[in-house]
Amino acid sequence: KGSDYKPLFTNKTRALFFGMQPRACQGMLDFDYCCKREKGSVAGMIYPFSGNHSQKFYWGTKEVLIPVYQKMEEAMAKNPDVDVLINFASLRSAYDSTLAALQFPQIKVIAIIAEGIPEHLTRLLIKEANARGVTIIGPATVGGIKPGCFKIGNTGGMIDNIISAKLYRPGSVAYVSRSGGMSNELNNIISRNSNGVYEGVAIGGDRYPGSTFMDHLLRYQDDPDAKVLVLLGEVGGIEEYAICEALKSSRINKPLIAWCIGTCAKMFSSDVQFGHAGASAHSDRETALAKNKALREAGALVPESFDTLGELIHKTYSELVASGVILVKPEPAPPKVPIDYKWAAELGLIRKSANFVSSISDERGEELLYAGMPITAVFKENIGIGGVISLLWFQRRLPDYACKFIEMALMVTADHGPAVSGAHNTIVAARAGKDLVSSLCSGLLTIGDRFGGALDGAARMFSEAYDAGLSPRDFVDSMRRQHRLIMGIGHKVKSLTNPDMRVVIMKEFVQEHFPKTPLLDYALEVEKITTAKKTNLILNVDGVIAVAFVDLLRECGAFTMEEANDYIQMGGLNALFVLGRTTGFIGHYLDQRRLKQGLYRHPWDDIAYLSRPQDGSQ
Ligand code: Q5B
Repeated sequence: KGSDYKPLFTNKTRALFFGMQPRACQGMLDFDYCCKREKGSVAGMIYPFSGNHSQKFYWGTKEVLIPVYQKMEEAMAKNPDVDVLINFASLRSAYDSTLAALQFPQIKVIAIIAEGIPEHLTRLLIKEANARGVTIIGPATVGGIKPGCFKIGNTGGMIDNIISAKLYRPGSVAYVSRSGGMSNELNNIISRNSNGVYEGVAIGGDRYPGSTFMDHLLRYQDDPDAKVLVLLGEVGGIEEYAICEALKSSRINKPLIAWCIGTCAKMFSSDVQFGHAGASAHSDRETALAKNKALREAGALVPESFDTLGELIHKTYSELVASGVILVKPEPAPPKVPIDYKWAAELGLIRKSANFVSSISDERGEELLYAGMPITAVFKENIGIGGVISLLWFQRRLPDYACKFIEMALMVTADHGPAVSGAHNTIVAARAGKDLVSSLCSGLLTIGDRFGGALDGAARMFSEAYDAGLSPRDFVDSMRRQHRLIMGIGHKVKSLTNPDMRVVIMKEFVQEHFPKTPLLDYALEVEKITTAKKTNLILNVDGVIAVAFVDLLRECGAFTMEEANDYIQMGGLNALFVLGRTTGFIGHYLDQRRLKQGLYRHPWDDIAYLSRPQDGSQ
């Protein structure tokens, strides 16, 4: 038999996935890379819910594309070298997809991962698979692993586990278990007590597994490279008695170390259903104790308890080495497999200087933080939009009057009718059919030194003049000599006789609540001089907010003088107008949409066409 033996898996085995399982796919490719396979074992994924496309994975440090097929027929036809299907379908679709895969003669092994497939359907699949000579591993399994060759899906765990259990190269011990979790434990125990795992299969916890303990033990018996067999059975079922017969008839004559878990069931007064669907004794013969006894009597090497399983493996392995059955090969250097950046960072193995620095908010933890303040506290303390702005713009809590001032600034700048530059642009864009964001941006782009965006200029000009000790008169004169307009002074329609109530509201609040208002006082003196020249040269809404904000930065106690001056130079005060007026621009956009206004065209009679005639006449 040994010479006809055909292994289920080699280092050329290629598989298709049924289902989208990028983690498992990457795990298999990492294992393959570790095993120094020439080619990755995943040929592609079948995913009926998307069109054909490719997904990116790592092969070592390089990136490769793995195809995703919508149709199973196409996946099979394009990958004639594939003979394994790893079926990640849910319990609802695992039957249909397995049955479909069984129709392709190229498929020799199907691993079914899903748990909870109805037993009568599993039995139909087993019948069909047997008729076609296909090995089914599962259902309800993690799969199996053949070190140095192939691993099914998530078997063996993460790559660090694969390396620590030396699963990247073959050993001499072949095991079969029911449980995927326990197979990981076996990988560990075997690697510590021998030259490692030759092959391991978890047949799954269902009452009717697609392939049985016996199927795999007989394969191992016939495989000349499997020198020690390990069986990890469990309470429930009677298959272990068939293995006893195989031992007695010498069909299995390699050393077989066996243990059935669940011996603690005797401590319970009633029948115990362990984790797996099949793990319950329906008669005395199905108990772990009875099966361990029978296995021992049939010639299996059965430890006293699970705790001494490793010692027994070590003893058996050492004897086979001593008798020359196992030739110990030189241990290759453990492979170096690149680990994902995220994982390495989690383990604290690497560090990297960040490309981005951010100090205002943090969304990574349990709660969103605004400058360190949890969002729940933002609401609990009712800090309002002024408080939120103080956190996100200045990274600190500002006094209540300062937050109120910010909110008032947003309110008074929210809109000033449809005639102003920004609203006009928004309206024209909306009527040209542009969307909200485009129309809003069109309006926002008009904000600058002339319209609405004079806050930064005003803050700088007034504070520099004040700090330089210029009298209001000297300041106005010096600006005039330089032919410069004073930012924050002047309005198209508002004047001394038609006062801007927005300015009045802001001025009165600031004078009442701010601890000191030196720059506002200075600006009001400047206004007296400019309005004496022309009544519309008032301290306008930009101007009053700007100078008051400088007073706030310098006098509220939350900033050093250096920080306050930095904010003035940084050019962020226009933000108040931008944010405030965004409210109005959005209103104008919605208004135009609501009123179903059509494309705007400016009337000819409102444009003075001054183009020069080419003949030079006027
Ligand atoms: N003169 C605002 O100009 C306006 C002077 C000045 C010294 C000045 C003008 C200006 C600075 C920028 C500023 C924000 C263009 C304004 C806003 C938001 C808004 C808008 C809304 C809203 C008005 C007449 C004479 C000339 C000038 C002199 C003018 N401004 N001198 N400093 N700042 N200000 N922008 O009326 O000797 O005759 O040649 O640029 O603060 O945008 O509602 O509409 O909420 O939407 O066209 O409130 O002041 O004045 O250019 O005819 O000048 O005064 O040199 O002197 P006007 P002009 P002269 S708030």
